[in-house]
Amino acid sequence: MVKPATPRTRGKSSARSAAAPARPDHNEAKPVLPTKDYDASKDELLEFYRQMTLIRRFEEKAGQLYGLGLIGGFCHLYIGQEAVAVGIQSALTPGKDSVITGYRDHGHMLAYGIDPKLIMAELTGRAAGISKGKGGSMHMFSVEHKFYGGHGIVGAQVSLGTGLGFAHKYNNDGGVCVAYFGDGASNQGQVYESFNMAELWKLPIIYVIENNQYAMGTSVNRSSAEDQLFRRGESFRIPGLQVNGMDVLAVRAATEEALKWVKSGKGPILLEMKTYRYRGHSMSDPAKYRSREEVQEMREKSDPIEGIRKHLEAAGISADEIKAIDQDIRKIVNESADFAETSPEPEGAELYTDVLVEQY
Ligand SMILES: Cc1ncc(C[n+]2csc(CCOP(=O)(O)OP(=O)(O)O)c2C)c(N)n1
Ligand SMILES: [Mg+2]
Repeated sequence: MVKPATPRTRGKSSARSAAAPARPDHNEAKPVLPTKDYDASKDELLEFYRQMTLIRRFEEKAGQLYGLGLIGGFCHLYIGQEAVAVGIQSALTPGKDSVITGYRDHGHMLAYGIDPKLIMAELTGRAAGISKGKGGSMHMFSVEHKFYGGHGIVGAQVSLGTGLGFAHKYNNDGGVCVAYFGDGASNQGQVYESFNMAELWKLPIIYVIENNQYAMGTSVNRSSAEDQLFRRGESFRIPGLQVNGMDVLAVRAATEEALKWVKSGKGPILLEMKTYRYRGHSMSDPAKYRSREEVQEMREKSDPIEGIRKHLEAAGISADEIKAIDQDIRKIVNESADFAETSPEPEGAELYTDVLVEQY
């Protein structure tokens, strides 16, 4: 007769518990999704509107320059997802907290206060670009701003971000890392190796899944056995919150909660931002895997900029004031495009710089 396997319980009699006592549940107190949105002041509302509009107009312009052949290579636009980067990064301390993301990175850089001229010039491959014109859309970097990319390998930023979280803890600098990744990236193996280490070492990191419903042409429901992505940290005891990523005030409120959790030494936390990208995966995607109606409905019912506009109106901000912001943003974006078209390309010798950190 086959002996039944010993049940793997945490009970006193199990062989496992005799050798190694069960780990105490150090995350007994669970974070909760704030029931109220962030209570923004008038100035903060204006700033949210300003930043989201800047990202939208900047990305539209980038799309135009790409169509004109002024931007080469890949170009992934952030249109539709603006509330995520703006809401989260408004709660961070620039120069102290670190940020890392994938290739859809222009919006995150703008939300972190990086000069639009330097970002646009990077897109057109000019020497004045933030990566000296050698990185392009997917590989922008600014150590000065603690913005660590810009990564083309899906999921790689999660492991690298976990390293940044480790550095914050090791250096005891009080900073927190925010590592953004997509719904598609959340199925990558290295994500879970990183989760394990981050929780074991209680690293100060917020994992943000930007669930824009698609990974290239594959919808999250088709690719993911567990499509409630905020649960993805559960087997590592990393708590998760599911957030309306189309609402900048909900994003900000959830970020405050996440920061509280991480800064009190409880280790990592996961935020699933439910969002949507209006454009194709990249500029070369005709987006045949979804209907026009689906996109239209999102734009009409959930647009993050329209959403904040309603808050501005409720706060008594006049249409003229909003128009003035719009005009100012158009000017900034046009200037960045002029700069990116007219500034010089890198010298040929630049091909041999920034290749290795040290000489071998
Ligand atoms: C390791 C790896 N596998 C595959 C690819 C090709 N690829 C580029 S983007 C992408 C989809 C990722 O989707 P998601 O994580 O949801 O991010 P989104 O583009 O929606 O922002 C894939 C499969 C890659 N760049 N790296
Ligand atoms: Mg996606």
